[in-house]
Amino acid sequence: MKTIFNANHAAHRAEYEFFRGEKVPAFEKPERADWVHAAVQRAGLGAILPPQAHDDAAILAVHSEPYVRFLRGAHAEFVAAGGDGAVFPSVWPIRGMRSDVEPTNFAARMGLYSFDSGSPLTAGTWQATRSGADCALTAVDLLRAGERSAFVLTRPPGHHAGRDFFGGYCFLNHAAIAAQALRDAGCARVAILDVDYHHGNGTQDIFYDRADVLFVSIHGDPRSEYPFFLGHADETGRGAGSGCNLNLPLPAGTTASAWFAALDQALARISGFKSDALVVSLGVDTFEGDPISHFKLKTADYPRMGERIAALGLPTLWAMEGGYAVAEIGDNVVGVLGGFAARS
Ligand code: FKS
Ligand code: ZN
Repeated sequence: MKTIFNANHAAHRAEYEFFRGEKVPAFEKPERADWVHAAVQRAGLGAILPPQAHDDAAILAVHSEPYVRFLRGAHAEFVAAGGDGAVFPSVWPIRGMRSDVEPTNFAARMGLYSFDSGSPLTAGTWQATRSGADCALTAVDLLRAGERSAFVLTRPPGHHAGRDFFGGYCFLNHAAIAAQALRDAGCARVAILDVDYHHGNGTQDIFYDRADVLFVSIHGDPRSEYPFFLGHADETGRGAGSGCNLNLPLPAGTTASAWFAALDQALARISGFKSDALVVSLGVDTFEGDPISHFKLKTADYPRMGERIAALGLPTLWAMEGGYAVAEIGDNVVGVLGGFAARS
């Protein structure tokens, strides 16, 4: 399996984030991608390639133009107004307020286009996530050329970013960009499987009304786990997309047997959808040692995850999402990809 590596990932580098009211060292840090890169090399998974440049059209197919315009210029605007370092939102249009009028005030626009204060926006955030989109689109090109799978190794992650908002460390939704690009390349139906510990609210947001893209997610129950306000089992899609969204929330403390039972349910739904391709949002924060999550998967479980997903027999694009437990994230990611490659 080929890996498309975003060498610009470290342009996005935040010193700290806010966690339970405290300033703490950022969990989503550049070393994460380097650990996975080292593990891919160590395991000999396959060639590691740079992305090819793609224009903005594929990004604008899933994100709104005003959002993309804001994101691209946000940090420079902050600096021009005298700011330095990372910028955080501080005010949001809650229920009953207007989000249809774009304010001129910078802090107000930060809030309009975000849903939490946990996602520091830094000088290099746009460059890093924009290169991540190029990686995702390069992986789509590889599948179009006949590869059975490709791995998008990038950060910041993407699955919390919606059509017009960032949050949860995510700015552009690389998995959604890839899924839409596969549709535009002629796949009639595309399935997205999100195995990150956290619900992929951004991906769900983007495809919720759509019958051509199935979104299936296994995640910590949002009653207690981030992102809290989406990811419940009764969210099944809307309008034409009714029945094309499947959430499988699981309680904190979930171990491998229950997690893999949910995976079987997820795979049965995907198989019934008869898609032409699969995009996997691959987070390994389901690991028992993860510092911010509460599932109990062990390193030995990850190859089995890849093997089961391979049984679908679909061309598969893997997009890197979360996973924070030091160097184990490399072994766990490569475990999944190696398990998949061995069976396909
Ligand atoms: C620290 C508390 C938790 C947000 C957690 C975000 C999880 C992100 C992720 C992704 F894949 F996007 F990286 N805050 N402030 O793992 O889902
Ligand atoms: Zn996560």
